[in-house]
Amino acid sequence: MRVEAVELHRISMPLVRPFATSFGSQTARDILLLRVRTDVGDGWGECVAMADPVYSSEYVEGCAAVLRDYLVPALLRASSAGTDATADSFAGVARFVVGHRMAKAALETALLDAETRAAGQSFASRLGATREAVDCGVSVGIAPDLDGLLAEVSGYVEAGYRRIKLKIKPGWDLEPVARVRELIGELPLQVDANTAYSRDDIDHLRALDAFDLLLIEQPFVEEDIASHVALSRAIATPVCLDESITDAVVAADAIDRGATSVVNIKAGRVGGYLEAVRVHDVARSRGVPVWCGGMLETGLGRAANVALAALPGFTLPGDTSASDRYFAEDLTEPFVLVDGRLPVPTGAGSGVTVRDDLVAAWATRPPETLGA
Ligand code: OSB
Ligand code: MG
Repeated sequence: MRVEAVELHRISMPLVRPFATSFGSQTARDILLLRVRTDVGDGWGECVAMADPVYSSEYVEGCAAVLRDYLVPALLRASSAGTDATADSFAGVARFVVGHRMAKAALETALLDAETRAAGQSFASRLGATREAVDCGVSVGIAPDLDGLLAEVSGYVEAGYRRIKLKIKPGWDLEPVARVRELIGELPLQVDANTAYSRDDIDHLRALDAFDLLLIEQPFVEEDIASHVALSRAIATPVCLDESITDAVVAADAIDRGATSVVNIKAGRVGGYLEAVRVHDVARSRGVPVWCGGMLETGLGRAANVALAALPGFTLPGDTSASDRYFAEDLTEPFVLVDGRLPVPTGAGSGVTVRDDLVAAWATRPPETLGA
């Protein structure tokens, strides 16, 4: 496969309701999309970075810059020098840029889409999926008040979600969790702190053991593996890392040190879907369950996440919610919940079609074309 050009598209999509976390509140998704133009056809990739560097160090404008100035030129050079520009060979090109995993993941995904589409193969089959549908959970933001939270959660329970995840932070934890547990009965429940706590909060967090949670996600800052080990020893609720897990080596180490007994896998956070499969593999070989995280993706990113979540080690419901949990209108054909599950796309490539009319209508700046 030869890459002829790469297009950078920027769009904004309003969320159906604000999504508040310990790192701030989002009311819209500012998204970078990539289209690769190759000799065997086009491929699309979605960059999952947030508008601001608040979840991780990456942010959408920084991703656009590193793609424009480093990753895309390196790919175009390698391709014109005769390197077969596949997702696999992109690892060799990307290695010379340190970090910037979300930017790399977006480009790798576009290459993966182009090559699998051309080969008539689905993402699911390329990644090694073994299921035709995946169990879905929903991630619930910090609400303005408890009544608002309970109303939102009730709507998701009615929609059929198989697991509820509550965002927590100091001052918004034990009471909302207690009230939601009371509301939903035995339905699986978990919490996500997005690094809002410190090691001094271990005694406080232990009180969460009363609510029979599936897990507590990323209570401490991403580099602080030691405090996660200390918490894991102190509480019965399983500890799950999100932000900390940046590749398969880190995942294996965090598991082996007892910092995490469940892993949230996000392809963008680990540099792409191929590395995400390797994280799945190291966890599975250690008997550690994984689940697919989310970054408020459009249908494009969601299609790839649902394919990933269909791998055998993904034994817990993911943050792979239906399109209408995020957007009034999706960028692709919408994902619709069926009995608390989403069907895994079976068509070639991502299996979904990006609507060019919407990319144009929702554009926040003119597209840029690199190469050609
Ligand atoms: O920590 O899992 C997270 C969204 C944006 C950034 C980080 C996170 C999230 C979510 C939402 O929890 C997951 C989703 O529904 O896409
Ligand atoms: Mg998280």
